[in-house]
Amino acid sequence: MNSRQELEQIAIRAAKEAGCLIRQKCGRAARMELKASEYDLVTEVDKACEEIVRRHVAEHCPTHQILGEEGVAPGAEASAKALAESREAEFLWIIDPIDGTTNFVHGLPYSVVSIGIAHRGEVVVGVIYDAFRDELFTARLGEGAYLNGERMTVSEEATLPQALLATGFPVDVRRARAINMRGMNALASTVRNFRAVGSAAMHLAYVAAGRLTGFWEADLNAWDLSAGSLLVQEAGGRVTDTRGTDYDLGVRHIVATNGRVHEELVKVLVESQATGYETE
Ligand code: 2AM
Ligand code: CA
Ligand code: CA
Ligand code: CA
Repeated sequence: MNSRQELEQIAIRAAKEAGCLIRQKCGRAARMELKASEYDLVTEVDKACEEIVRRHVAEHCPTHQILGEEGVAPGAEASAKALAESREAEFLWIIDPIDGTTNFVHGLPYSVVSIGIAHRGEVVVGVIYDAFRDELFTARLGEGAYLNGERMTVSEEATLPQALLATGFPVDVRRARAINMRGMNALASTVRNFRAVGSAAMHLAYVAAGRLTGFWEADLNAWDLSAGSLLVQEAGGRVTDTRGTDYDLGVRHIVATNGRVHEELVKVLVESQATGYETE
């Protein structure tokens, strides 16, 4: 039986090994394939990084289950099925081997490894590693969030005009991107500004670190969100779906903030029909 601290250490070693490969290969992936469309990319490095994490889990926690992005067929339906089959596991490792694959393919150094560990459906450990900046974001449930070992807290901004908000533009060009554009339109005249680095996990880590006030995006998966959601909560922030319901592993449309601007942001998304639920 491993303690949460031991599980966190295993996840950190795996994330660092995978991160090393990401840094070496950024912009140099020999083989790139399209998944479901021209916009949904995967490289041999995504697969190799997932294998690295799987090897660490198999070696140290052979009884634990794994939900890894590259082990699941493309599309929301396959993701939902894979999650339903594994979410009740005693221990479940939820792996995004490269979050920010499009950046990785283009040589833009904004990609992270994201590993969440859930105990009976509740995330208890979250690890996000950015190998380009050697920044390690970690959290254990109830024990705070840390950046390279230093305690992190969310930012202080109390209103949308003070808020620096991040969003993302998913691969579903017809539906999900339009939803995020509606949200941006509704917020554009109010917020301090927008940022979008192309990695949902990195946005969440940055909300936890107080670098961003908040983040929202529609149509994501458990592997994009599990580790980062714990980071934000343990740093004193709030994580819900885009309607304001508390985060759980099944949430696909996310809002994560410092807590202070949360209700205001959810209200704008609901009123502008930018929650992602409208088209379901
Ligand atoms: P990825 O790089 O691991 O694929 C960018 O807006 C975010 O969307 C990234 O975190 C990216 O993760 C994620 N993303 C990429 N393809 C997706 C898909 N087919 N469905 C949902 N989210 C996706
Ligand atoms: Ca992907
Ligand atoms: Ca991802
Ligand atoms: Ca990925």
